[in-house]
Amino acid sequence: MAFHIHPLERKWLYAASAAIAIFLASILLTALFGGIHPPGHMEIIDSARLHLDGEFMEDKLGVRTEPDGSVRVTLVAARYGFFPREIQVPAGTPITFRIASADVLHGMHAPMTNLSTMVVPGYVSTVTTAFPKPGEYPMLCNEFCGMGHDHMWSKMTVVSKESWTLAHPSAGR
Ligand SMILES: [Cu+2]
Repeated sequence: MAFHIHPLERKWLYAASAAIAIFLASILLTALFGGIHPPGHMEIIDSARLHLDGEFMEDKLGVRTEPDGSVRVTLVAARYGFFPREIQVPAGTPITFRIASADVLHGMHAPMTNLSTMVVPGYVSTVTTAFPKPGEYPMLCNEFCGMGHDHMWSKMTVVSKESWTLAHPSAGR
């Protein structure tokens, strides 16, 4: 018995296979040459001891400029907020976010930007991105985490690179 595929179905098979090949190739190419990776969930942390020692202690949270001019933001996600509640970062600068949850599963999403990650208790979520335009962006929790979930957000202000350098003279130039 000859195996028959309708010509139209055959065309769709080719089209679907081509689409899958394009998707896989674009993931591979951006990963190899664009350094685009999904948020890292490789680093383990004891969520119950965040406040006791290490980089997620309360007085170490917030925005820090590295000697090479890049910026690092350390945040704790906890019911119901991201701490600190307000941060200011420069536009057009690579910014690495390191976020840990102190309790349950949270998400962190800044609409209109490509900043979005899950924050899984027990792991450090690391995302590096840059914001092209100055402006005010909310950082929202996008994983339902309890009755106060709707109120779980912080404010991120992206300022122009010039005003950032003025305010932080030691920052990279
Ligand atoms: Cu949450």
